[in-house]
Parts: sequence; structure tokens; C-alpha cells
Amino acid sequence: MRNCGFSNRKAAENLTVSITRMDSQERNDTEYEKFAVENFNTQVFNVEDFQRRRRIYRRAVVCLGLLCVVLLAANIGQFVNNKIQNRPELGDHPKIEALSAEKDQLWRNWTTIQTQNQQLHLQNRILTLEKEELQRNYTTVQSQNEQLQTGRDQLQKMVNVMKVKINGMSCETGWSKFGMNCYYDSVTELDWVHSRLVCLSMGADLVSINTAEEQAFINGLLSPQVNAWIGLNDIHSEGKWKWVDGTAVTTTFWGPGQPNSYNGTNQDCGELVENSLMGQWNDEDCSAENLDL
Ligand SMILES: [Ca+2]
Ligand SMILES: [Ca+2]
Ligand SMILES: [Ca+2]
Repeated sequence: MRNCGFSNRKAAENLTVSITRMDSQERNDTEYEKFAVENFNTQVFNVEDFQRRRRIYRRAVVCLGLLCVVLLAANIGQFVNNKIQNRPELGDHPKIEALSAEKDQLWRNWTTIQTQNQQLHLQNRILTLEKEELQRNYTTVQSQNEQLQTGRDQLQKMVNVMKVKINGMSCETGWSKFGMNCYYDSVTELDWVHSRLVCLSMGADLVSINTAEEQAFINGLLSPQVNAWIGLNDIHSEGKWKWVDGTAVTTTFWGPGQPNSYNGTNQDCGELVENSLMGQWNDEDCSAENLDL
């Protein structure tokens, strides 16, 4: 019978039982007994060696386990370290960059607004000063206007008084009174310029007619179908008729087709042509000889 030397303790015990069983048998082979004893010792040695190796294996397994734990911890530490080292910097993050750019833009906008606010404040100050100056000027002008109005009212009162006095006065002999004016009808026929010179020498001037009533009054001073110079002329500018006293011609009493510069002649002086109604104006050559008014 063969036994395996490294099976286990129970196997060794079975071997002992086998040997005992063999002792109980009649054996005549001495070599076989010797072999059995040696084989038994060998089996005992193998069991102890197995147990020793098993302890070594356990220790080795424990050591390997510890080594694995250490390696695992090291790997975890390395992983965490890599994560920390590879963590993106704050300035590299796109959102943070965008926020930083927006912050810069807002800062620039705020600076611009602050500058504009200062400019507006300055302009407001300037406008305020100008407004105050205008207010002072307005007050001054208003005061002057009140003074002028007061002076005008006083002058108007004086004019009214003078009008009353003048209306109560009569004209010199040979002069006819109409309203506040005195009129003189000459008896000498002269050209327009000399007729005016005669009037000026008498402290008067050729007549200026401003109303239909005045026109009718003057027409009444003339004899039937008589022409007389009046203060009307366009000597300085053809077609622009003016009165000798410088006043504008507002109401006209031109005859039909007048003024006409008759047959291309230079008719620059005005005359009044008497008729049965209120008379009519005509432009005439200034060198013609007429009576004057
Ligand atoms: Ca002319
Ligand atoms: Ca003319
Ligand atoms: Ca004419």
C-alpha cells in the first residue's frame, strides 16, 4: 500500500493504523518494516514542513495584502494629487474669463458715465450762470421798458394837449386849415424842383397826401382842370414812388393808366389833376411847369 506523504495529519494517522495492522500480521520481511518506519518518519516530516510552509504562505498572503493596501492608498493619493494639480486655474475658466471681461466693460462704462456726469454738471453750472445773467438782463430791460412806457404816456399826454392847442389855432392869411395842417395853393407855375424850393422858403414843403379826405380837401383848393405839383416822386428809383417827407406811399389816387411815363418820357414827379370828384394823380416830367401845393 502507498501513501502520499503530504496529504494531511489524518492520512499519517491512517498510515500508523496501517502499520499497526501490519504489526498484528505476521510479517517476515524485515526490509519492509524498515521501509515502513522510514516512510513513517518521512510522512511526519512532511506534515510539519507543510504546516511551516502554510504559515509562511499566510504571512506572505498577509504581506501581499498589506502591500496591496499600501499600493491602493498610494494610487488613491496620486489620483487625488493629480486632480488637485490638474485643477484649472481661476483665470483659465471660460465663465470666469467672461465675467472678468464683463466686469472690465462695466468699469469702463462706469468711468464713461462718471465723465459724462461731470460734463453735464459743468454744463448745468454754465447754463445756470447764463440763466442768472439773462434773468438780470430781463429785469433790467423790464425796468427800462416800464420807464419808456411811462415816458411814452407822458409824451402822449403832451401831444394831446398840443393837438388841442393847434386845433384851436388858425392858419396864416392865404393858408387853408385841414385837421392840424395848413395848406397853401400857389399862383405861380414853376417846375417841380423850384416849386418845392418856394415851399421850403415858406417853412413848408410840397404836400404829402395820406387819406382820401385830405385828397378831396386839396382837390377842392384847385380851380377846375388845374394841375398842381404834390410831394410825390420816383426820381431816385424808377417806379418806387415816395413822399418828400420820406413817408411811404400807402394810399394812391392814380388816374386811369397812370403812372405811365407817357411816350417813353422820364416822368418822375407827381401832380394832382383836379376834377369834379376828388382829383387824380399823374406822373409828369419834372421840368414841366405847374402850380404847387
Ligand atoms: Ca425816371
Ligand atoms: Ca417815373
Ligand atoms: Ca403820366
